[in-house]
Amino acid sequence: MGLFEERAKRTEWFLEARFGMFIHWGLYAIPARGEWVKSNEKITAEDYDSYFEEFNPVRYNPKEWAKLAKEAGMKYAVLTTKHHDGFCLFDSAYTDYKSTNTKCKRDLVREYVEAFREEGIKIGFYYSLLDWHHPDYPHYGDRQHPMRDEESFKGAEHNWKNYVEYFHNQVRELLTNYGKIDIMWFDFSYDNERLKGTEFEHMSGETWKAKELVTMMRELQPDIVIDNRLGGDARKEEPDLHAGDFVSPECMMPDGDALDVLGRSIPWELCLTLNENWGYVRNKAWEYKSVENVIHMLVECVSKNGNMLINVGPNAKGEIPKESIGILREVGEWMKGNSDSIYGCGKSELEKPEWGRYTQRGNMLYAHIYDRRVGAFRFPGLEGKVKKVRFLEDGSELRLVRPWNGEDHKKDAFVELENAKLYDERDTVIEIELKS
Ligand code: FHN
Repeated sequence: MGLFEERAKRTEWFLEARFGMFIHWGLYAIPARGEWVKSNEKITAEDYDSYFEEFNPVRYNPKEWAKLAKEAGMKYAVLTTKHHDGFCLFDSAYTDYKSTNTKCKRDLVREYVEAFREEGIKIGFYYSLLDWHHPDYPHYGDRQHPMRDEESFKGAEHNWKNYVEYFHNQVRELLTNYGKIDIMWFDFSYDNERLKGTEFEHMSGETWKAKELVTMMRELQPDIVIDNRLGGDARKEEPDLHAGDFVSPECMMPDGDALDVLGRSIPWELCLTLNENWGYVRNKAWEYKSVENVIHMLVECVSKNGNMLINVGPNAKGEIPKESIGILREVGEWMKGNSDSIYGCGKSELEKPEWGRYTQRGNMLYAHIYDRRVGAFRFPGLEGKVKKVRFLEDGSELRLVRPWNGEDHKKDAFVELENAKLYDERDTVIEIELKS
């Protein structure tokens, strides 16, 4: 079996799941100015580590997080085990810069794994390849290191081999000590303009020793699904070993399905924020996406064969912001009656309709109606192809009709929608069982 076929088998559950929770949490929740605060404000290690001394999420209860994810209809979750600041939310034997050495003395990752597994939610780990705490990660001249312009670091020696060994060891720990892990979400490869010609010019692929890393991971967790940010090319006829199992567009909706060089669909997942920030920020209530927007983004992804991973950024006390909770609970309400049009669905061969989107699973076609239009509701090109039609949410029958004013649309199928307004203005889903 080639890598393309192996990838397809490994990602079967992933394509069924479609919807996940991203969780960005760490020391940066205290400054509450986003997870890049150390880089953006060029904070020294000494100043940033005051947050390490202070960190004590007294209200951290991942059981509540897991219940929210379940209520929202999410089938998997991805937690930052280490973000770019290098702080580890797990009890690593390779560093003291970890949650078990803070006031809380807790292995936050272990509690997350246990709580989400308890709810039957697949477990994902985000792991930053960048590390702004580790002494052997390039500082001066790096594209985003907090000390990138600090003259005192100019010419500093970095034992890169030591850093690569460090992070490979941590990945081994994460895939050994916490049971079955379903997703590894690495972040991210990049180029260093100012370090052209040095070993740090291309922070990608073999600079990370990516092939060795993936080989080790597959030995430990053969079925684990990996993202594409180690730097390999997932679109080749025979994908690179380190290309991962899905491509990961971020905060930008792709025009369509992700295709490889042979035009074959490859798994993809859109990751996005709820409020324009990954890590916790305060007082940004007005920046939260509407429930309608979140539903439409999820439908859009599935209509193009994609997944959606939407983010929550818990605060320094360990709580998911109430705005996020409210939105995800309402999305969950919609999912309760309509998840058949999401889970295991993908793109339809039918042209995108003017009134909304189609998702499809086998001969079950789901019409996501955002715009009521006028009169009998028209499904272009479906005349003679429909076995039965139901409102998905309550399973009630809708009857096919040939309206007096449909003369110009003989190839189209019509159903009578009694009222002038949609049952659910955000997205009313009609289930169409096709004849074949
Ligand atoms: O730099 C990170 C960012 O903080 C966040 O983790 C996102 C989530 O995908 N990834 C990187 C930016 O692309």
